[in-house]
Amino acid sequence: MSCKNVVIKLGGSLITDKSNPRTIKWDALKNAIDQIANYYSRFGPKIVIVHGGGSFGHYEVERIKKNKSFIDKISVSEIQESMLMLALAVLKLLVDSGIPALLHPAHTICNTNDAKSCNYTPIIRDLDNGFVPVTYGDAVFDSEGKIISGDDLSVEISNVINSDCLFFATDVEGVLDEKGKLIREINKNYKITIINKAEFDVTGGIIGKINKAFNSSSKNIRILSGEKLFNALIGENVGTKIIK
Ligand code: IP8
Repeated sequence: MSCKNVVIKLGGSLITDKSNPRTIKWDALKNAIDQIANYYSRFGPKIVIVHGGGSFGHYEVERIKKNKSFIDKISVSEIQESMLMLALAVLKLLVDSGIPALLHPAHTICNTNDAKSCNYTPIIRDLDNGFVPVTYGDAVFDSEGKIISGDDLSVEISNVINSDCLFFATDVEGVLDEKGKLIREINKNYKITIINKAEFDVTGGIIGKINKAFNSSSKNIRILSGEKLFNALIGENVGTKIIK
């Protein structure tokens, strides 16, 4: 079944070069957005886009944690600034590809790093008005600086808008086993011995993503390559399907 109401998480590993601070993988980002734009213009689904931190947010957090025992106020500003830079790049490509995207930095809608604390009303309003809302993993201030994960936001938004599809787009085919082979389906009983681990990821990496994905009410949940987004949107069986 093709997706009518979908949350797409563009992972930090897909859209940024994690080995170089503040570096965007423009070709991969553009490729993912072109596929979304193609599907959007042909089928007019409701889409919410969430993106990760990669060599912007995660890099900043790692850098700060080397020097400080907690994320203080100036560090919150630094992380938010880096994420906004990345978000503006994502937004620009979306708009240039004809998608009416509107940005909602998570720190403006979330009071804590618990994605359940966020006010999704502006996102729902945009969706109802025919826009494509965009948000992202971010730093929030709650007594001290905390990181809200784009994966948590994606799962929560999928539940709030009752999406039929929830896709986590990454730089690999999906979840890979210890031999590097694609695992086609994962259910709660699956003992996960995986190969693809993020170099630095302050919000849980691939195992965290899988465990979080189980909390979405979406029927079609996949961890997949950013190159296969269009295939997934039209209902093809690509990447790793998360079965609840
Ligand atoms: O990459 C975290 O979002 P994620 C964003 O979706 C920051 O886990 C600021 C590190």
